Amino acid sequence: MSAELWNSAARVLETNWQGDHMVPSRRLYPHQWSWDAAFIAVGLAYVNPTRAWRDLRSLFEAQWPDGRVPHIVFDPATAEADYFPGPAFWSVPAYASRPRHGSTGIVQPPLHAVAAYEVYRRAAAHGAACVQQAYGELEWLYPRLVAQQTYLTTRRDLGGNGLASIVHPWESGLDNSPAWDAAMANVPADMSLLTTFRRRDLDVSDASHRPTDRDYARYVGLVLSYRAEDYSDTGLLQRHAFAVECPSYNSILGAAELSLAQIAAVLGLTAEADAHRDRAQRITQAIVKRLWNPETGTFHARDVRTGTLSPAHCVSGLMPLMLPGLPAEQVAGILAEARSERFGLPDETGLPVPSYDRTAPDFDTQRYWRGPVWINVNWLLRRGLLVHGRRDEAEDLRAAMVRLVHRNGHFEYFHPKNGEGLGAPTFSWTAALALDLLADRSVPAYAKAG
Ligand code: 9WN
Repeated sequence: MSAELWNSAARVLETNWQGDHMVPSRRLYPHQWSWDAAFIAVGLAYVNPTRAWRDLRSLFEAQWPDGRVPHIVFDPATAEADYFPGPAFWSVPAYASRPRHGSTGIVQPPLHAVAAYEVYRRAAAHGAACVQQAYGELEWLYPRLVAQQTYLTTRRDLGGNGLASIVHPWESGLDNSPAWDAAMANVPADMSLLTTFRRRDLDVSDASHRPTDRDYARYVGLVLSYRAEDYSDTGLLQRHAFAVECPSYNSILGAAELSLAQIAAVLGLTAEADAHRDRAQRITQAIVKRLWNPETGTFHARDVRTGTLSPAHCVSGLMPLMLPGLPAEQVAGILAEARSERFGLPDETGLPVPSYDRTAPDFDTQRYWRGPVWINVNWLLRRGLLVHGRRDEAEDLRAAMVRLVHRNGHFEYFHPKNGEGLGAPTFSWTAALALDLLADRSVPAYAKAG
């Protein structure tokens, strides 16, 4: 089974390579996406490390002068009509040496330091020249990764609590998650906006698998609001209808500091390594303080505008497990939630965990982040289980992911009851992470470094 899965995954990454970057899927997502590039690099590191570095470089070449790494880098060779909202809709001005309309103005989870360290770690298997290349790439990336963290922890700390806020659901990468339902209810849904554009996603995928038109009216309205001031973050909380602290986003922010500590150590920057570890610990503490609900025993998204925690139990609430400094009470809470009938680790269902609480009345087996199983968040959860020494459960989850993808293909997401593939069929991060799941059973290095 593993040779067949390995070869099919490598073929997906071959097919989706576009000269200097990887597309998530040729038909549905014909540009470069930010957090996809991180997951993809982890897998590309096994089959083509040069492309893994090239992909990360292409993304960071589009970094804004303020440090933000855009959620999409647009491919100038792709027509405006091939993805909505496209470059003209975002209307990003020229910056640094980039032409206008080169990217979006929002961000995605900053997983790139974690990915860069993983690509570096794997270089040794490819020989001395590859290690040297990896060192050079880390040197180039390091200050850019630091600038990304600085942007998120300063300009985007809208609540002033030491956490980054997302200002659009797309920034979470978990677009239509029920975690945003309460906050999104306060965002005007101007349905007349739907007459001014056409949803390209519905041309190439099933409407019942995608966010609704009402979701899209709000998504577009939020882009227009941020775009109105050229994506400035100054005074954003006062003039923008959506600002949320997400447990998954901020856990990745914290994990990135730990990977930056490792990268700094490789580069001989010892004092900086210590500072990164301190920052990771502060982010971990802020996540516990702001996003833990002792009554539900798990983590939830906080609406910064109203100060309230979302009542929804979503897979994002399990993500703080990836932080080694998480206190024992919260580790126990996440493990209980992951094992419960809400999420059911594989010994209950044989499947990886769903994106949303299986017991919720609005659990939706088809619609995107409102129920289906996604490989990337399960890959992060497995890291968390390894970080906290839960090797058996980590192995069961790994086996469940490998089985699912082998049986059903490299789909974007999967039906949470029967495992049927949904969304885009040859999806890059599913393929990339399948390679990693076949190849690597080690504990993330930062867990051991403390
Ligand atoms: C909007 C590319 C991206 C992923 C996100 C996923 C989906 C886009 C969309 O696809 O979002 O960014 O058009 O629905 O939700 O996680 O990065 O794969």
